[in-house]
Amino acid sequence: MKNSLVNRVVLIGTGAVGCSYAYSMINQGVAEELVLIDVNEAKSEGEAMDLNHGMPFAPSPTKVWSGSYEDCGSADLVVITAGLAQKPGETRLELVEKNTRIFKTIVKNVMNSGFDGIFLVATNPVDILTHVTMKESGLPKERVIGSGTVLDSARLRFALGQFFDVDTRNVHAYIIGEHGDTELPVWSHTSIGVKQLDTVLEAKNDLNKESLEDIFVNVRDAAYHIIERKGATYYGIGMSLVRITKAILNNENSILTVSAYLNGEYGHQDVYIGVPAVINRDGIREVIELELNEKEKDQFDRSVSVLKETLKPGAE
Ligand code: 6V0
Repeated sequence: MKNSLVNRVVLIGTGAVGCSYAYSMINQGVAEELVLIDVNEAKSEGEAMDLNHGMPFAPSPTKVWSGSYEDCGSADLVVITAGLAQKPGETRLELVEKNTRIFKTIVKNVMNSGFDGIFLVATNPVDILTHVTMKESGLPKERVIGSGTVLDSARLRFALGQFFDVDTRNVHAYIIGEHGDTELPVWSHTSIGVKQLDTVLEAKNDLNKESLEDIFVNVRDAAYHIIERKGATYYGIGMSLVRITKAILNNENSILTVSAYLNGEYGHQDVYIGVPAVINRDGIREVIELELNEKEKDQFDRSVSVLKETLKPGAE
């Protein structure tokens, strides 16, 4: 991997998600260089100009420009948010064929530059496209990461924080599985501050397991609800991608529910899926195996089967 003091991130796809990411990156002063690439060059040029005009107000300088695939050669991280988004009512899995085709070209172009860093994928269906990226790039599985259920876990933490009237940053809750319809909450490993969820539930008589189920269903279907109202979702994912980026570039060893490649963990092989993993400068340091109860295990297995079924025609 490149060894340099200047962190370079290349963003491919300057649509709504990509620009939310870029905006959040410069506001948090995460990298020294941020290169924007889009098939629509005028768009990435305009976005670079606009973002640069905010630089006097940023916490630290970020050099932003509209570039080309050659710029990936010395990049530490390539973030892909390019491709088509869900239309109202469309599932993430229905996007697979179109976005797989787009990805094969993008990954080939990146690798032809001599890129030897880490890929972070957000385009949907994210678990499938992360797998495609790993296969097409030939990079080690640790260096190809999907945003997985980081956003979904954030949505759950926010909802539980609202419900219990506690700072969402003190809520520890994990959604695992496909970033999509078969994902699941791991209630058995949820805590509100220092207290396990079960203990909090006992103390709060008006909350029962059905209320929890309602909270989860709203989280799982959040993208549909937002898309119905404003056509797309982008701020939450933009900030989730920045969180993962910081874990990588700052070597944080953070535990995040990214889409990671399973090689025997959770009893599964050869699938990318949302699981808690330790993220640092090398990418995925390790996948954390949660002890799941029987119901959670069944749901997770089902999520794996759905992804494996989808991968068959898509990734070959
Ligand atoms: P958008 O606003 O249509 O932007 C997509 C961008 O990709 C456009 O600027 C296109 O020009 C560009 N593009 C298309 N093809 C190529 C190509 N071959 N090379 C370079 N650029 C290309 O979509 P939006 O930004 O809203 O969504 C992007 C993707 O993110 C979609 O697949 C969404 O489904 C996905 N999301 C993923 C989330 C997650 O949690 N992982 C959350 C929200 C959206």
